[in-house]
Amino acid sequence: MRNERFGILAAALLLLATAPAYAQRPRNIVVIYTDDLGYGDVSSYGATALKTPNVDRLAKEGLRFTDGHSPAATCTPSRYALLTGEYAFRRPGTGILPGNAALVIEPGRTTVPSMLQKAGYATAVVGKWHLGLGPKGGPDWNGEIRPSPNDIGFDYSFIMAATADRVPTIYIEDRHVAGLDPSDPITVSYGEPIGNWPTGKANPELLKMAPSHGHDMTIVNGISRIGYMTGGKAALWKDEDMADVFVAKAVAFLEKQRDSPFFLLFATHDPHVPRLPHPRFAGKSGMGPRGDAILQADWSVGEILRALDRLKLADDTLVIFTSDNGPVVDDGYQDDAVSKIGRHKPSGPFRGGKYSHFEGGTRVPFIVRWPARVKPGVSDALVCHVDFLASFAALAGQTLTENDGPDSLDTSAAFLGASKTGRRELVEQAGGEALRVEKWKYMPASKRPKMNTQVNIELGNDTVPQLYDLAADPGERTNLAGKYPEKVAEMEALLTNIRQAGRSRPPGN
Ligand code: NG6
Ligand code: CA
Repeated sequence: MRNERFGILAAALLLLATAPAYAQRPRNIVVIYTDDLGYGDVSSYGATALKTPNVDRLAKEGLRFTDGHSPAATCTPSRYALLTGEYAFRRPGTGILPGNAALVIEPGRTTVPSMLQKAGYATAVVGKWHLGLGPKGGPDWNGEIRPSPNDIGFDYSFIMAATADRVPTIYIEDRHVAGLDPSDPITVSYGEPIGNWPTGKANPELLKMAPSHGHDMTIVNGISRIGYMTGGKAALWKDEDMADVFVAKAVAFLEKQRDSPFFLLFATHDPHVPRLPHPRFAGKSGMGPRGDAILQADWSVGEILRALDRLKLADDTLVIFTSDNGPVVDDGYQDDAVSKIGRHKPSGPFRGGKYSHFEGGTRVPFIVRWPARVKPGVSDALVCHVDFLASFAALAGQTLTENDGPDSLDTSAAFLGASKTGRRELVEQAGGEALRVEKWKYMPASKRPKMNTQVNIELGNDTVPQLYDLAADPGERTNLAGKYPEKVAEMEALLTNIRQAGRSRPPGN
């Protein structure tokens, strides 16, 4: 009896001794990841032309970051860095991918979901992928798609391959095209035209929304896309139903997992082009399809939050709401986004947007809600998605090896509001690399174009170095490089060092 009691006491003590890491661990983690949503696109970040009540609810119940960043100003490199904890500029081939690209993350490497799998979480990705699929040469659309998200740490995946403006316009569930009729195989080409489906170029009269630049290849559902495809008729998506489909798959996963821990990456396609929200959102924002798609994204957020409430999981679920890169108004379709923008400022107070080195490229909405642990409020800490790997590992009690997540820092204290500072330095990728060090922003001299005239966005490139004091000048108007040459030299040296070292996570961090 005595021994038995002692045993229980010893076990309890042991549990206490090992508890800290696990006691802090969130029961579940959900990342809600929108596409091309800008800092100024939601009302909790200052938008007044439209209302986003569900995102605003997260902001009210959570910690709203004012200096939160995506790792890059476009999708593929941002997503690569989020999942691997490695800056994408280190990996050639991680620029915006065509819809038939091979998977750019090697199976076996540590990713956010593979690390969380080890920690006992069931993991899922639902929504936009855009990191390639299959081996070199691309996936077999008509057979087994391998490697897929399921080979880099996700137990379940329901995705679109790339973007809705790229073929193939089908969903993939785990390793197969969902709803494919084997007698009608899919062929995809990003080179020569294939098949005999109409194209936007040859048959503009068939379009329900015309392109403004590019996007004039195969027509599916009245929209001409990037790339050619034929076949797979039974599997084709209907753009107007996409948000409903993703929400339904995500909620089904949450329901299935109600009794055990999970990680969900819920990647909406809104408000990326082509913007074809469900008719119930059409015309509701007064800003045309771009505004309506933002309302639809907000509705999707609400559905996830309501599911967590219904399942009584909200209190101990860490929810992060954010975007993969900054905003763009005309990204290739004539959808009234420009004519109906009015006074709305998608990048908020920041200069530039998607594709840009100015802050509008990567400074995005970034909200952390975890009722059990995080006090609601506002944080000015410099935080970035590249740190999810090391930070979630710290929260989940997992250790990274030396080679894992070479640029991922444990900024969990900032995410939880326990610290006012996150990172000191951050590389912001947009074609080239810019560097943040605290309030300073440095952009090396560049011969790249100053302007992307198609999308009407200033890219931030200049033939002379640029240095901005973001505390005094968040809109990056006054170049201080001439005034502080020693600061420029110091930041250039640091950027060179980060590039050459192949990593920026100090050993043991
Ligand atoms: C660009 C497309 C743009 C968008 C972007 C990727 C053209 C002319 N423009 O090349 O429409 O698809 O790629 O966006 O084709 S992202 O958010 O996935 O990075
Ligand atoms: Ca994007």
